[in-house]
Formats: sequence, structure tokens, C-alpha cells
Amino acid sequence: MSSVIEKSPATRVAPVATLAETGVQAAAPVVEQQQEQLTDGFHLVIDALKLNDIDTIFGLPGIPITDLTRLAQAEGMRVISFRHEQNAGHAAAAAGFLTQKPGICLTVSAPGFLNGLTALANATVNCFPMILISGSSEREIVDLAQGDYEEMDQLNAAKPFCKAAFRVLHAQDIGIGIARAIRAACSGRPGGVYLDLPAKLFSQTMEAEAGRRSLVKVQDPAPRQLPAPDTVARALELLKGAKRPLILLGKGAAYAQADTEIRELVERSGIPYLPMSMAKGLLPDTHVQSAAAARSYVLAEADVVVLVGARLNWLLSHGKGKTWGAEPKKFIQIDISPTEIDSNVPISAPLVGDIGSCVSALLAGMGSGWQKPPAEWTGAIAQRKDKNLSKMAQTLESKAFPMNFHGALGAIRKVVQERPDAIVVNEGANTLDFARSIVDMYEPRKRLDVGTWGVMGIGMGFAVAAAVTTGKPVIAIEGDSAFGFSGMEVETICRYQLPVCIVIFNNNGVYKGTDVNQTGGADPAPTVFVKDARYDLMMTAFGGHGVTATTPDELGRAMREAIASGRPTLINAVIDETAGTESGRITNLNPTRAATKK
Ligand code: ADP
Ligand code: TPW
Repeated sequence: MSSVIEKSPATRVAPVATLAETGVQAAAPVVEQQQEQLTDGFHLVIDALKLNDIDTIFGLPGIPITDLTRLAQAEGMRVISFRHEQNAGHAAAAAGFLTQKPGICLTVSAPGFLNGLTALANATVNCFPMILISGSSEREIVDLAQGDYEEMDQLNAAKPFCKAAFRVLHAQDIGIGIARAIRAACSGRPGGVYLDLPAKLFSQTMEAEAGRRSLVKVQDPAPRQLPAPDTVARALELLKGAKRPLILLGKGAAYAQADTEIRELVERSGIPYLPMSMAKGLLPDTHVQSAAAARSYVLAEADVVVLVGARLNWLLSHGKGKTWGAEPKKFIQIDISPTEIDSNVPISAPLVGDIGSCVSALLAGMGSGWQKPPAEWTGAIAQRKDKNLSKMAQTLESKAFPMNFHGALGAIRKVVQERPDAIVVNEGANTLDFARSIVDMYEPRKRLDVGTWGVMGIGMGFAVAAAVTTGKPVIAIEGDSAFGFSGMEVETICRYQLPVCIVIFNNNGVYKGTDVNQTGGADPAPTVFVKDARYDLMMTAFGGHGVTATTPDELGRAMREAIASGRPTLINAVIDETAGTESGRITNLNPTRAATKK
């Protein structure tokens, strides 16, 4: 499997001096024969990745990794070349989430590395396995700060932002270096890993057979971790005594790919469940036990909450305060990371292990005669759900002109219902908050969004990764501001002819488009954009299909056409610029607004 340097179009003839070092005579015919037995750093990196079933690189070429991208393509890897490293990095992270294999982002040194670092940090915060591989400059010059081309101490810069960081200095260590990176990214709580590959490494040669032997196939990168039996018994005991139990599914549960076990846990226990945004679709959002439409009620009223791959961070009000009601809750928490337990509030029954194993153990302990939760609890939830859903149904029929968020999302909701296999990417403020609650998901891992940080800029990177790793249609629902962070990748989407339909919620600005410069000066207010911008023309500029939609019907029609054709499409959905609120649903975190509200 190990490739030799002569195989590729970008052949580097190993210098005679190098061959001489390996003990080879310099006579021409012998050299040729011997060259066939050499490999180099470029090929070893590619071979090491391929040996570990990694078949795609997301990146951006330049010194010193341009040849690496060419050679990887020549050696049969898929190389997706982006316009900005941050988007390549977000793509790698999303690929990691979707496949459980670390997504690879490849960048050049210093600025390219830093551009990728945001994505690496975001992957780590979200527990997605990803490896950022960056070329770097001459160690001797960097360490003496003598001013090399794109000089930077990347290894140390990366460390605070990732789970692990490694540097490889010798070709014979590439195999073990990549193996360590893969294991660090995937095992335990997944996360981002940085791998520093100095320019000199790539041209180092070694004997091909020794190179082959130096490669490492990682055995079981994320081994199962069984929960201790007494912890399972404790959790079941607590759950049995619950009068108002609730299961809360987080994106860790989606990542774990224990879909059947999770569904069985919910259905056999009869316990209502709430999905966090990226856990939507683990069970269809239309499931009778979904309590999503009665979210505030169940969070406040539940007495025992089973957390499955969800942290009690800001998204869940840290497990305390008004959101969680007057009565103190008891928590059962399933998580692979032992230090997540008790991070905000005391956890009565921790279950430390992988979600598949923990849920299976609970199911085994529950047996067949499990007592379902009292009807007063499930009935009260159903009542609230029905009321809220019928209230929402009316708003979704809105024919307001210009469109508001509900009217537009009502149309999108229907399209997603018809194509449950499509992957939805979603970012923005109002566009995010409304889409999360309005657009039902029906299958696991079909929703990718701004995640734990609420970061803008994941849009096009996530969309590319979703299309490339699954081959399914992708629908990117984007605020106009959010889209701007990665908008240049429409060219990438056109270049690779990916089945991505981007819908821009164009309300002329960040949050909304109505702000004015309070000084009366000529500069626009900081949150407003050019009015009535034609984002659709950005797509036509690169040969894709661009269209403007001003009504829900037009929007639905354009989306259906896009999905049926598989053509890169951008729909400029014109939204009322007065619609929405500043910061969407997290206005309470906005210092001035929060102060005014008090
Ligand atoms: P959400 O934002 O959806 O609430 P979080 O990102 O806060 O979800 O939480 C995900 C949790 O899932 C993390 O604490 C992580 O350690 C955990 N996790 C990830 N993969 C697994 C797994 N395979 N088994 C158990 N826990 C996991
Ligand atoms: C990397 C701050 C949060 S939401 C948002 C910004 C700039 C854009 C909201 O406007 P948009 O959506 O997209 O038009 P909508 O639906 O309300 O009209 N930089 C980063 N991340 C974040 N979260 C911000 C800035 C922010």
C-alpha cells in the first residue's frame, strides 16, 4: 500500500546525495532501480491517512503543502480546496461529526494556520473529532525568531485551543504522529487536534519498505467504555421513583450513532424527551413523546432529568435558575467525559461511558415490565404541546408581504418534510432560532448548526462537508449576516458541483435592517447592510443557479427545483427588514438590552 515517489505526477527525483546516504551507488541505471524503493514525507502522510480510512482532505494549498494536495489527489484521496481556511476547517469538523472519523483540514503556515485555528477551537468546544494539519517554517529559524517566511510558533499557539498538539520532525515518525492525532481526536470526548508538519519533513526520503513498516493503523480509535454496573443500578433506581421524568438528548447522542438504542430507551420507558438542536431527528420531531413544543414547561416541571450527551452549559441555563423551576432537579447524566459530571450542579446518578453502552445497560436493567410515567405528566405535556403547535401552525401560513420569518420557514418546513434525507445547515440569529423550532427533522444527524459557541461562519463549510460526506441534498438556511462569513465558498460549491441549496434570509442587516446612525452622519449604522442586495447574483457569477423569492410559494418552488436538479442554488429570500429581534432569543445576554429589560 505504501506509495513510492515515482508514482505520482509531481515526481521528485531524490537527489543523488540523498541516495548516497542510503548507501546506493550513483550510477544511473542503479539509481533508477533504487529510486523505486524510496518514499518521502509527502507520500508517508498520505499513506498514513489512507491506511486509517481517511479519504478526504479539506484545505487550501500554498507553501509548503501544495504538492501534498496534488499528490493526495493523485493517490486517490478527495481533496476539497476552499477559498478560506476557516471554511475548510469547519468542513473538517462537520465531517468528523457526521462520520466519527477525524475530519482533516490542511493549511499553510502562520496566517493559513491561524485562519484554520478558529475552526479547530470550535470543533474542540463542540466535541467534534478533527485534525488541523499545517505546514510550518524552518524550526531553527522560528525558534530563534530570525524571520522566516510565514514564521510562527504554531505548535504552542495551537495548544490552548485544542485537545492535543503534536509536531513530527522525522519522516519515520509520520506514521506514529498521525496515529496519535487520530486517537486523540476520536477517543474519549472527541475534539480537535493540531499536527505541525515542518516544510523540511515533506522532502525527507526513506526506504519505501521501512516507510511502509513505520505506518500505524489505529486499532479501535474510540473503544467502547462500559459504565460500572452499580452506576447503572443507581440510575435506574432514581428513574423508577420519578413522577415527572424527562430525557434530554444532546449532540453527543447524535454523534454516538446509537440511534436504535436511544429510540428504544425513549419508547420503552415512555418518558418524554427534548432534543437539543443538533439532536433533532434522532427520533422524528413529530414523535408523540417529543416535548419540544412544551420546552419551558418540561424543563421547569420535570423532577428527574436524564442527560444523554448534553452538557449543562449556557444553552441549558447551567442546570439552575428560573428555567429549571422552583423544585431542585435530580439529574442522571450519561457522558464519556468523567469531568463533565458535577460541572454546574450536583449529578445524582452519573453514568460514565459511551452512550451506546450506557443506554444498552439501562435497557437491560429496565427489563420488559417498566412502569411508564404517570398520565398526569404526559397528559399535561400533550395539552401544552397541542396548544403551542396549533398556535404556531397559524403563523406558518403567514402570507405577509414582504415575508416574515414564519411565512418563509413555513415553506421550508414543508420541503424538509418531503425530503427528510436532506441535511439542514443553519446559522444566523433570528433565522437560527426560528428555524430550530419550526423546521422539523426526521432523521438523525440531519441538522448542523452554530453549536456550543453560537459561532457565525460555519455555513458554507458545513454545507460542503455535508454534501461531500453524504452525497445527500443540503439546505443551508442562512441569515444574511451569517452567510457573509463564508459566502465566497459559493464558488467552491459550484466548482465541485455540490447539491447545495442556500436560502438567504435577506433582511438587510445583522439581526434586522432598520438601524440608523444616531449621529445623523453619512456612515450607515453598524448593523445594517446594503439594502435589497442581490445575493442570488453571487451564485450566478460562478455558474450556479440564483433566484430571488419574495413569497413563501416562490421560495418553496425554488427549493424543490434546486433539490430535484441537484444544482448549486442560492435563493435570495426577501424578508421584512423590520422582522426579528436584536440577538434573536438571546437578547438577555446582550449587555445594554439586558440592562434596559431589568
Ligand atoms: P448539546 O449542545 O447538544 O447540548 P453538548 O455539546 O453540550 O451537547 O454535549 C455533548 C456531550 O456529549 C459532551 O459532554 C461529550 O463529552 C459527550 N459525548 C460525545 N460523544 C459521546 C459518546 N460517544 N458517548 C458519551 N458521551 C459523548
Ligand atoms: C464569529 C455575533 C450573532 S448572530 C449574528 C452575529 C454577527 C448575525 C445575525 O444576523 P443574521 O441573522 O445572520 O442576518 P438574522 O436572522 O437575525 O437576520 N461573530 C462570530 N460569531 C457571532 N456569533 C457573532 C459575530 C452574531
